[in-house]
Amino acid sequence: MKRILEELSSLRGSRARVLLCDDQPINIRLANALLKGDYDIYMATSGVQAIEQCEKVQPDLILMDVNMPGLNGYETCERLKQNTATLGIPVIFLTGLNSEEDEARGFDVGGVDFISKPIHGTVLKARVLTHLTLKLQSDFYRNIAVTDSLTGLFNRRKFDSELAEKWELCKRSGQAISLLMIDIDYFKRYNDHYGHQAGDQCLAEVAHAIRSNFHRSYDCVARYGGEEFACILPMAGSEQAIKLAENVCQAVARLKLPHARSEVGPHVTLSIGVASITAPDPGSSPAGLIALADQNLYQAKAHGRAQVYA
Ligand code: GH3
Ligand code: MG
Ligand code: MG
Ligand code: MG
Repeated sequence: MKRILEELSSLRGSRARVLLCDDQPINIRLANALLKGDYDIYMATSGVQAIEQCEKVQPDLILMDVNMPGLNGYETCERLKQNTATLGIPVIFLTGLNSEEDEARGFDVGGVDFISKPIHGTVLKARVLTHLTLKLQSDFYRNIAVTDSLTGLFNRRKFDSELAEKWELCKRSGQAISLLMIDIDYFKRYNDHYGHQAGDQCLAEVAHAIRSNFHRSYDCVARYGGEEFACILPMAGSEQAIKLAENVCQAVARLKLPHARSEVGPHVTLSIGVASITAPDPGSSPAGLIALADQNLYQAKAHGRAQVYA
C-alpha cells in the first residue's frame, strides 16, 4: 500500500496532505508525531478553521475531532460535503466518543472512517494510509478522464460537460457566455512536410501557448479534436472574447514555429471563430453557440486564415 501511495504522490509531484482538526493541541501533537514523517501536516483547532484550511490547502484527508466548541466535527463535515470544492476530501473522525450511534452519525454526515481514542499508532497509520491511497488513486483517474494526453488540455468529454454546466449557470444568472473555436491553418501540410511526430510536438506547443492566455479559474480550454481547440468563457461578452482570441493568435505567432508549406506566411498560424450570447434564453441549449462559432471559424478560413472572425 505504501509503495502505491508513494508512486501516486510522485506522479502528481507533491506529498499527501493531512489536516488535523482538534480543539485540544495535545491531541494534534500526538497525531502529528505519528504522521509527520510521511505526510505534509496542516492543523486547525476549530471547525471554522478547518473549513478555511480546506479551501486554502486542499488536504487529501482530514482527521476530525467530534467534540469541539462552536461547530462540532459532524457539523464541520456536513459543511465540507455541501461545498463542491471540498466535498471530495475524505474525513476520518478521531474522537473520544465510542457508541454505535456516534459512529453511525459519523458515516451519516459523510465520514469515511471512525476511530475511537485512545489512539493506537499502528492502526491509525494504517487507516490513514488506506484512505490516502484511495483518495490519490481517485484523483489520478479523475484527472486522466478529463485530460487530453498529448496537450495536457481538457479533453472533449470535459469540454462537453463544462459547456452544459456553464451554459446553465449563465442562463440562470442572465450573464453572457462566449466560445472560441480555434483551428491550426494548413496542418495537414505541416504533417506531410515535417512528419507526424513533429506535428504532435507542434500541437503540444500551440496548446501551451493558447492556454497561457487564460487566467480565470472558470475558463475552460480544451482540445476539441484533431488540430482544433475550443475555449469556453463564461461571463464574458463579445468584446472580451474577441480580445482574447486576438491575444491567442499573437501568442502562437510569437512561437514562430516554422511552417514551410503554409500559404499565409512562414510560421504556424491559427484561425478562430468567436461566438457570444448576451444571456442564454430559457429552454435553449449550447448547440447554437457551437454552430455559430463553427460558422465564424469557417468564415475566418474563407477570408484568408490567420485571423479572428466574430
Ligand atoms: P485548414 O487550414 O483548412 O484547417 O487545413 P488543415 O490542413 O489544417 O485541415 P484538415 O482538416 O484538412 O487537416 C487537419 C490535419 O490535422 C489532418 C490530420 O492529419 C492532422 N491531425 C489531427 N490530429 C492530429 C494529431 O493528433 N497529431 C498530428 N500530428 N496531426 C493531427
Ligand atoms: Mg475535542
Ligand atoms: Mg480542422
Ligand atoms: Mg486546420
